[in-house]
Amino acid sequence: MSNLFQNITPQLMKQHLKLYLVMGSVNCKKDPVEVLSEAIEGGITIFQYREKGDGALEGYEKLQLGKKLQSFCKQNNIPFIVNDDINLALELDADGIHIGQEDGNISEIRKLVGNKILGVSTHNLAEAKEAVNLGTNYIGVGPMYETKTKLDASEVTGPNMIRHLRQNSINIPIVGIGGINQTNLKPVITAGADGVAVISAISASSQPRAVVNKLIETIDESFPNK
Ligand code: 3NM
Repeated sequence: MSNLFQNITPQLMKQHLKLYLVMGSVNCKKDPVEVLSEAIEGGITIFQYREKGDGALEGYEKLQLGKKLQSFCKQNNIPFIVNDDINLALELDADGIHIGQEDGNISEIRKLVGNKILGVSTHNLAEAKEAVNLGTNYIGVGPMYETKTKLDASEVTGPNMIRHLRQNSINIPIVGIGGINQTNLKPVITAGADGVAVISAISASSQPRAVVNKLIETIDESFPNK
């Protein structure tokens, strides 16, 4: 049982959101275990197992891949978050769960997952306020840009949504998501995000380590106090 990320402080959460790799087998060009291990070597700071979409693994296979990915995260002190699937998160004793607006009642999910990390996808101020009031550990805000990865993504909010949330006293850890790559991440950080979450920029690359290195370099250059 890992207690490392239970009752995480906002400060530590913010540090871990710096570069958030979200990924499942369908997003990967090569073996997902290889993609994750390269991405960890490159410097990702948190990982979400999101096994979704056409051809996604289910049942035992989904569990087995989750276990493998989780063990790489554990060895490297990277929080391992499960997307949507609360039963899987509990079975694996994951470090946390990430849910969307349509994935159920946030307070009930908090009761089920106890002190694990709870992240929620939000798209506007009302959703962000609700997430804060219900004690989530971080919010994802998106989509920042057009994305081909999530077919049912909402309308693009752009980095300005993050600025809007910060101006309205949303102080909890925020990660931007949707269509983010090395060329467009700076406005997401300067708008007030603590980091960026990416799927395809890393997982669809044949050189995940090199991509992650560049993303980290660009994030470091983008922080306003740098
Ligand atoms: N959530 P890529 S956008 C999983 O807006 C997800 O909440 C989004 O994939 C949201 O980095 C998105 O390949 C897909 O664009 C992100």
